[in-house]
Amino acid sequence: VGTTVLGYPRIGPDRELKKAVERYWAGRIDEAELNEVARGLRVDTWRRLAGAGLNSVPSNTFSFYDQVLDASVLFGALPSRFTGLGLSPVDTYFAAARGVQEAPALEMTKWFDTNYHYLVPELGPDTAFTLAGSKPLDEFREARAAGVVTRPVLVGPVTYLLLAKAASGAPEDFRPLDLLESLLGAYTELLAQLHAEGVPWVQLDEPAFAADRTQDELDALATAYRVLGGLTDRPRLLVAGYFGALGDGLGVLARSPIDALAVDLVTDPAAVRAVAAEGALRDKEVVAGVVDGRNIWRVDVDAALAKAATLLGTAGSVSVSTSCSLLHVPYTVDVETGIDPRVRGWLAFAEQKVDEVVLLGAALAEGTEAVADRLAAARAATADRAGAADLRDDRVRARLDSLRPEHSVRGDYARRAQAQRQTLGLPPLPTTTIGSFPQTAEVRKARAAFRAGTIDGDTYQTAMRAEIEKVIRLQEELGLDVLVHGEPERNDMVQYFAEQLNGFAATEHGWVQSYGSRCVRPPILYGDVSRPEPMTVRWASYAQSLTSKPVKGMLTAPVTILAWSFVRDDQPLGDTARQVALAIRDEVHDLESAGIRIIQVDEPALRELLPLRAAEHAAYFDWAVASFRLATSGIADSTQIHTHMCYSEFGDILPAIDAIDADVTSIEAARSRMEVLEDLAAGGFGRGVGPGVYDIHSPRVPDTDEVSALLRKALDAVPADRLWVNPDCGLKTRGYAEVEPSLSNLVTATGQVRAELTD
Ligand code: THG
Ligand code: ZN
Repeated sequence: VGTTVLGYPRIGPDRELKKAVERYWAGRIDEAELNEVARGLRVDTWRRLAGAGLNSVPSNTFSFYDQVLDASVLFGALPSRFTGLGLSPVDTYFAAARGVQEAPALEMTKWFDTNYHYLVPELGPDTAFTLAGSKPLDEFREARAAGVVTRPVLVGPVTYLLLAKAASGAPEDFRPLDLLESLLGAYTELLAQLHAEGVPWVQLDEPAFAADRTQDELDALATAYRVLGGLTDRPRLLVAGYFGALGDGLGVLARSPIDALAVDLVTDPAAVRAVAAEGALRDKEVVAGVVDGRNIWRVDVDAALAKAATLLGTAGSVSVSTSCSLLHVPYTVDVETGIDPRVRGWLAFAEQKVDEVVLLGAALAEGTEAVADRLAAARAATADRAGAADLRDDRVRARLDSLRPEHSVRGDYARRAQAQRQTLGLPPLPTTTIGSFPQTAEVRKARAAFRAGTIDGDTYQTAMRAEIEKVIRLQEELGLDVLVHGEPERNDMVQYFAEQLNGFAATEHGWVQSYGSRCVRPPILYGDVSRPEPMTVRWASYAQSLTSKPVKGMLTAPVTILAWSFVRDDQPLGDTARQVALAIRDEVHDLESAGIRIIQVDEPALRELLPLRAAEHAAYFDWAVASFRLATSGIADSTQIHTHMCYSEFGDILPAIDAIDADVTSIEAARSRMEVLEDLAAGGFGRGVGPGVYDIHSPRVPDTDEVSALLRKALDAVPADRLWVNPDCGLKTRGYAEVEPSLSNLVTATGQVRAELTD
């Protein structure tokens, strides 16, 4: 019985890589120093994993930015707009990741249903894959020199192509999958090179098969592993499927000439039976992903052992592993001294999960008696969580039980729109922003000082109020119609609400990579959720007291709070969502009572939690939509609910966007030049829409003509009485030097287009 993990965090226990990379970008360290930090982190990781007792240690899980970008570079598939810049290899790599003046970055998108983002390969019929780099080989050698023989990990060829997009200019009928043969040539060369070096195993990740796939795509999977498995000069091949059931992909892989298959038994416990049904796995190794790579709870050792033991009877051999890479969890619980010790005892981060894998492997190999003490300790921890009375809040449960369907329904939209026109008295094409304003150095400093206790509550309040007043005055000068307070008091929005809600714990060091050097610290939702007191009312009321224009209250919706937290796994997600919704509902009602007439409840992660398989969409929409409606109903017709979503790919969630019944929805649209509005209109969407009229992800200031042209285009799809004008997203990451002229142009352009309306 072997033991391994499918991947490991790489940002560094103290975000060393993030800091080094950002210093390199700022020109404060050179490439040699950057490489030294990276090497140190890699060597520490390999030694730790080997030292903990894993008998197969992954390598090539390190990345300066992203593993999909690494594959594009390795196989010579970077677009020429980057390779032609004349930069060094590392600077070419970062140019593709972040963009430079002459060459916009590769598109970034979510890695399946996680909060990790990868860089989308841009491929065309002329893309010719070659083995253009040696990163897997170099890291194997580096690890071996450090005393650890490793298993290089790569994105598998079919998943790589399925995650790619056709380069602009490629013929209509071109699909990246057409390039499979060329890509297999490059993988063949790589496998031969690794084999010659003495690499015993290579891991190829094919999580794309946890989503619905066509027959063509399954055929591509069969071809790929018939070709790669059929090579004589190759290491042994482990193919890893994770994030869900492999469906028909399981049989395809079982019948391919590969050596081992990793299955995710956390998201898909039924894989135990699916594996048993594949006779072809009787002479392969099955890597049992029984330790959750995406959540932070200690493993239920008995459930995990039962799954692995069942596999022992049906597979050629069994190894114990994590369900997926540990990239999605923080490094270690040991440093989290601020978490209630009882809750801390329920947690396992990456280091603890490695120990769990080793323990389960020993229990399977040597029998449970041999490790009885450690198993007993693990059982005691899971039993303590299962029995913890303070997870339950009977008041919350009773309130939810007493809610009836009518508590989640607002009045008829036409009547609401009428009432809102009367109370708000807004001009046509009202202008607004998404919520946050630039977070200046002074604001960050004041927040940090308050946290550290070096300034008192009054001083902090005064600093925040001064900032809010500044932001309100600026918006009035610019001539915006619906104002925001600017959110100076918030760091990450989910962290901000979690800190104020019962049922959540915050980590101090629990950073997880989101994209490139950017990290998040997801809160831990461990118990029943409730709101002890108002969370935002003070700030919103203060802002409203400064102006006669409406100020929007700013909240985060339930699905997004769940998506960006580690959530409890002892009840359905929909039940947890209802509890969060009830807490947000309390806040909505308090904001309304305090005289706030517009409340924005952001749901940017609605798309992110969408299940990978279409068969599960309806059930997801049911609870996701219900949670939004529960949070935003029971208020007057005249109170206007807004929501915001951070992307423009609405295809799959259009029905849900309609069903949440918000009065106004702001969306990303500038980059797609308003095309998304036609999709919305075609879907019959009939409420307010605020298509972003400029891209806040870029420092560019849009000029007035550009914004007015976009508005005229938007008016082709949305009538003037339902069209709002706003940037694509919040302004938190921008500076005032760009924000002021951009918003000023936005207001001027709106004025021009309004004048055309009355003509
Ligand atoms: N919050 C959370 N998840 C998210 C987003 C968010 N996922 C998707 C989307 N927004 C993009 N992700 C990020 C993640 C991190 C950062 C920006 C966008 C970021 N992080 C700071 C850093 O790494 O330097 C740290 C922030 C802090 O100090 O709290 O800038 O908005 N949860
Ligand atoms: Zn956004």
